[in-house]
Amino acid sequence: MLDVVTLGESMVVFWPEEGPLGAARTFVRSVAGAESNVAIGLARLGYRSGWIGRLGDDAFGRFVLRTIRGEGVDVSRVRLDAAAPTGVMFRESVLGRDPRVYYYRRGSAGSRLGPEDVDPEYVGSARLLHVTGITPALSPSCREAVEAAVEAARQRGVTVALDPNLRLKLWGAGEAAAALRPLIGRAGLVLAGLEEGELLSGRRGEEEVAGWFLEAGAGLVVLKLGARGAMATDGTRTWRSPGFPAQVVDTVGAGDAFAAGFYAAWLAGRDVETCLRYGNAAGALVVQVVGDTEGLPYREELAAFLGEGDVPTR
Ligand code: KDG
Repeated sequence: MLDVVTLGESMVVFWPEEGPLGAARTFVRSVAGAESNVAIGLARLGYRSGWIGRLGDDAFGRFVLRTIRGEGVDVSRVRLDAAAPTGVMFRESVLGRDPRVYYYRRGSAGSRLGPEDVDPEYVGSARLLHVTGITPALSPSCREAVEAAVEAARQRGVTVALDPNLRLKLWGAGEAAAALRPLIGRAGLVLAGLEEGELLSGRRGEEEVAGWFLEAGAGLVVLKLGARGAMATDGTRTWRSPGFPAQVVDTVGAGDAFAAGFYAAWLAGRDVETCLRYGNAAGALVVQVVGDTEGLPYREELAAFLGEGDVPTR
């Protein structure tokens, strides 16, 4: 039994300890992958999450696998694929802006994920399926894997949640919008950034963008508004929750942290405003630490941040 299942590509990521990529002599090594970030975030918050993916049967694949497993995520459906390497990503800080990302992932093991990797019963054992727009952008077989997972979820009454996670280094906004539309129509929850929503829909502003997702068939649309927090609408009602002050050092992974926080409250049966507040809090905590997953809060930390519990400090 799982609470949340997700699928996608995870990679080994490196960033310079100091300075730009071209000058760096030493790097920090970690794990990246939007979907496994969410799975890790949920495991830290005390939920049972599972991640489906392929990694190369190489040193980096084994590193990524043991890291995700070590976080308490179920990796029983992850396959080490000897036919292709683990994807690699580099990040570089840019003063006052989002970090730059460089992918070395074309033809990777992760992009060879296919519908044969998706066990419908495994998907059906969860309460929520989390998919992102990154996976269908990787390859036709990845697109089929997402399709298989969404269908398995729908047939078994599992709620489908979609984060478009538009990555313009992988595909254009028009292509992404066309590919994601049928997924949006089957998603009970859509969690999108306002900016990516504007790019996908070609519209401007919260109401217009939310309207585009609703017209495509989404159940509840959640728009992440950065430092301003988040809003949600089902077309009839609207909810809002302000952002938390944060010392931002790294915005990558903020959306995944938001999703983990939001789902944690949603799985606990909390109201939409509380889900937004949990999402905002997890997002605010993660942006204060370098790395996608390093700052993801544990249950007690999130509760303390929200003033819903306390952690002894000394
Ligand atoms: O959301 C963070 C992800 O973008 C990062 O972990 C890398 O999965 C990744 C991707 O494909 O960009």
